[in-house]
Amino acid sequence: MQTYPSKYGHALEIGHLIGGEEIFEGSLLERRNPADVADLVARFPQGSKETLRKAAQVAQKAFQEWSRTPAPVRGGVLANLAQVLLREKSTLVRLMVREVGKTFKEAGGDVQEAIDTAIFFASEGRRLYGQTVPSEMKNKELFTFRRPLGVVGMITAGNFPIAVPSWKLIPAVLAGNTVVWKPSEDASALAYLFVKLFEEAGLPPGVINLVHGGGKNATGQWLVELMDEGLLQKFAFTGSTAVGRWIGEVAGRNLLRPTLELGGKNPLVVLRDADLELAVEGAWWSAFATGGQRCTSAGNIIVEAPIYEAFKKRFLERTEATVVGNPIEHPTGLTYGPFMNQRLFERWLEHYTWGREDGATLLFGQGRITAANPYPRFKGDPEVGLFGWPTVWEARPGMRQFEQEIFGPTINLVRVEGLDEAIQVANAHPYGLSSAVYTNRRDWAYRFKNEIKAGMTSINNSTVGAEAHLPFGGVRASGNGARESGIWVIEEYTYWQAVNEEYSGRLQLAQMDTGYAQPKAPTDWARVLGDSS
Ligand code: UN1
Repeated sequence: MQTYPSKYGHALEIGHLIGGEEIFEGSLLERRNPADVADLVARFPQGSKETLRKAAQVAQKAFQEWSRTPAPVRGGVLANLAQVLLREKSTLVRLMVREVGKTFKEAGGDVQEAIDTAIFFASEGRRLYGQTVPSEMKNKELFTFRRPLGVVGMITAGNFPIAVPSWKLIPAVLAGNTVVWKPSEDASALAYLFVKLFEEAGLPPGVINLVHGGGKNATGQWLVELMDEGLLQKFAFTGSTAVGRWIGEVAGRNLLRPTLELGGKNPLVVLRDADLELAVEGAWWSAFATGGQRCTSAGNIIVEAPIYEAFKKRFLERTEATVVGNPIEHPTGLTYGPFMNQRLFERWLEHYTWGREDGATLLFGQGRITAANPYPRFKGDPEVGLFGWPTVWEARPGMRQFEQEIFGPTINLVRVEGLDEAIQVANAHPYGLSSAVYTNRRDWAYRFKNEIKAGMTSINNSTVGAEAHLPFGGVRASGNGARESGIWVIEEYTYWQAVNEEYSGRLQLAQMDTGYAQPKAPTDWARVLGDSS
């Protein structure tokens, strides 16, 4: 690594990390602070297919030793990692604010989620339980063991640049796998630092290998294609549904079960008896936390008619109080910062056209924040990054902005008549990641919880902010049913080996030599009891 002075700290020139060595292969890409383009954050090479192959071979070799390392010892590395991450938390947070434009508070949450995950899985090394199972034969025992899969290919998004990779890397290595990781090109410096901190924690070289680069027609795509060369035994991906479908196809033809955490269009329902202030606060945070750039961000706020106007008024007041700006210069008080990248900004800008064409009503917001289009509660220079007005619409099912994930600061209010319509509208989109309902009626919450199609449901809480030890994931277009976090993710990084051991010294045939009791001739109990009816 080399460092150069930059506007808000050093610019890092970083390589791939393969087998504990830093390798510069490929033309250099750069990452600038999305809140201020004058701040160069990192330069990194774009990995080629050859670089990736080398990384996969190194990972394959490291697997021999790492998979044989006792699980409690592997867990010990994660206990160290939790300490190292805690020690470096403020450094990681500041780099995250510079590299992806999160607020300090949210960056702190992101790093904390990785610390929590490391703590959880450190002790999992002392469990990683299998079972003892009774045999149908005498003198025979049955067992199950969890075994690691091998080399895992990983691609992660930039919006949770430490937390989401930690959900994959930590359980994968705890279970004894090794990894080739291609992080988002929006977060290469954080990925580099994260891998370095794993090394400091005592992870042997080659267990996690980092290869930088872009996605489409680039490093990410080529990593997926390594499945066709038999170099990967598992793939884990967080990103768009379109890319996830393709990864699923490649994995499928190689008989691999991928982990696919994809998009969302998460509904938040407010029923007529809800605590209005609580619902407004939760809806506002679900819409605008991280500038809407979370897969758990709310997509539609569905409000029952009797409270619709009151909710709308309070929600618009809350939205007007949203503070947007350059987070590195304004460490407190901001709701959100810039768009992470140009692509997300353009998609968000396009939805204004969708809204106009599809007949939605714009209640608040007017596109990009610039000097000529100032937003009253903006802090910083809006010209040096891509910043968006918090945007609120009235929309209906069937409109593009109702159905499609936008990943920016925008939200739809949707008016419904009653609980039945609320649930129907809440399901009227292709996704199924997160969901929320605000009500104090337990029977209404019960119905919502049962009838909503989503992997995650909040009752009287926002759609975002899942805790690090509950299963995270979705149904329908939000994923393939794989779950991350907590004990559930272990299924994704292990296979079950069933073992039987025979002590009889004979070949006992299951099913055929089993000493099942034979039923006797039946007694006519009704006749014995004199029951003639
Ligand atoms: C994501 O946006 O990919 O539940 C993950 C949440 C965070 C994680 C979001 N803990 O909102």
